[in-house]
Amino acid sequence: MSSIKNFDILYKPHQARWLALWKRFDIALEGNDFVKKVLRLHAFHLLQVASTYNEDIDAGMPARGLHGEAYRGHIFWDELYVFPFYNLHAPEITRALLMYRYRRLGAAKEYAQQKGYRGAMYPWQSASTGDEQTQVVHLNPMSGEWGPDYSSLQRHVSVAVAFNVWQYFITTGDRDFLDRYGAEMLLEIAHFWSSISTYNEKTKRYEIEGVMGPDEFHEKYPGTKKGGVVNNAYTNVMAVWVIEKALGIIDKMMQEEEKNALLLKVGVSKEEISRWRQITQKMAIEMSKDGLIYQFKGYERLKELDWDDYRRRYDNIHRIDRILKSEGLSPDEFKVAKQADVLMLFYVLKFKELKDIFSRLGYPFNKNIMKKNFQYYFPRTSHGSTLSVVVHAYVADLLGMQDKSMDYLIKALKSDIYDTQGGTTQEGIHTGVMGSSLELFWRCFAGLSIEEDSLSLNPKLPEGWQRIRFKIRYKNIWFNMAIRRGKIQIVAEPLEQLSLGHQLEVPILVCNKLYKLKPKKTHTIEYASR
Ligand code: IFM
Repeated sequence: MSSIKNFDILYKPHQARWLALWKRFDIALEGNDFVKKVLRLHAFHLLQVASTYNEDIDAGMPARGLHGEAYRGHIFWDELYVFPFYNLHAPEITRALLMYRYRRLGAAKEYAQQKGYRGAMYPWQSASTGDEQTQVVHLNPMSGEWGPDYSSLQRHVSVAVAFNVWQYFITTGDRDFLDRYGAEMLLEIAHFWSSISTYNEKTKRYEIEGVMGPDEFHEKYPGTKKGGVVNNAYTNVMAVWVIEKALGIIDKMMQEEEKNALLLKVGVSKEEISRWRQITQKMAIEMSKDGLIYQFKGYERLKELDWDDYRRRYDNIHRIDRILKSEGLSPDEFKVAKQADVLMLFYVLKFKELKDIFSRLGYPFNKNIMKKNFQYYFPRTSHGSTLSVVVHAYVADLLGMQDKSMDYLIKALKSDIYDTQGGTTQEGIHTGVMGSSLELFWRCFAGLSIEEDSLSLNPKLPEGWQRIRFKIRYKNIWFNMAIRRGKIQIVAEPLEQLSLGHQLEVPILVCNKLYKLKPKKTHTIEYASR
């Protein structure tokens, strides 16, 4: 082995590579040093895990980074919170991470079969082989007792894989990926959701049973041994979303021959497709007459918890599940949530998408319903997962509760630097909260929205913030943005058009008004803040 002559031989290229990454990923914020520093730290940690320099490796995005041994490096649905960061700056990284999932599509199909389903069902915890890695028993450190662990029933991980494929596609326009891998994954996952859905003759609705939603406190019905609940709202709505996307691909994006070849490959018949169409019209959502979306069937019959009493008796009630179990009770009996569950719908899907799905299914949906559900679930959530705080920060912002949103964003930013869960950061960073806090920067403050055919901004800077600056990439166009109160400067640099020597105009919506940008020119746009 040859020795290295001096430090610079290693340091100089290392420095050059980091500089290249920062040129793409960096953000600037004038007016709040804490937020700026922590967001940049989050970007740094994520880039240590996956960057343009390791995209040839067959690896997924571990929930706790490469920083510690928590979850033994396993890959969960947390990718959903992290991928937007890569999509917007170096989508080749997301593509590589999605390929980790594509290479395990066979294992996901086998897993579905083992459990009596069709299509592809990804495991809740995934590692090298792609089969289920979730533990089946769990230690409660408060009581020292081991109990059954049902978390592998979080079938919504397959929703996350499909959602990530679609988000990657609409952000990049990478049709090659969709044609070669993405469409197949989406169809296989849609097939799984169809096969796990059963038709209830009594209610005339499709139902999904035996699953857990994102709220890991509700593992089963009180007093029963069988794991899972019926009609978890997040799972059912997202299952419909996946099936609709799969139908959209075969109905609108493919020629007859291509479509038939794909259907043959995934083993989906014409009858199956018509079942998919039925499901998108008849999936059940458990909802009260006045718009409360029940987390699952029977949720309304659970008991209320005396939160004040538990707050008085315990310093920290984030893990109220463990406290209850140590007292001989079970979180299954109560209206308590570890993390956003119904509210996840508002984080993941846009208002219009939700409204369309609900109305096709014959349920009401509007902003008041969103507010009602936020107000109901917020005080019943213990935030036992760092993923909960980012979701609540986003939904509060969406519903016009900026102070609450900022409180929760700050909580999210503190999670790892202050190890707010008391010891978990030592076992690895939380990539989900890191990715999502960065996404919140673009979504809440720049009001960035990525649509299938447009990019839009609707900025709103918090009190005291003077300016934010960042660069994002949407369908092969780089947008350099500097946003002040009432004024935005944008430079668009289309990669392909410039290389072809074209000088086309680049469309962008700012506060719902269409602007056409000349490539490489600085445009100043005035806007009225939301
Ligand atoms: O995926 C998460 C889950 O939502 C909450 N518990 C920890 C997992 C890994 O981060």
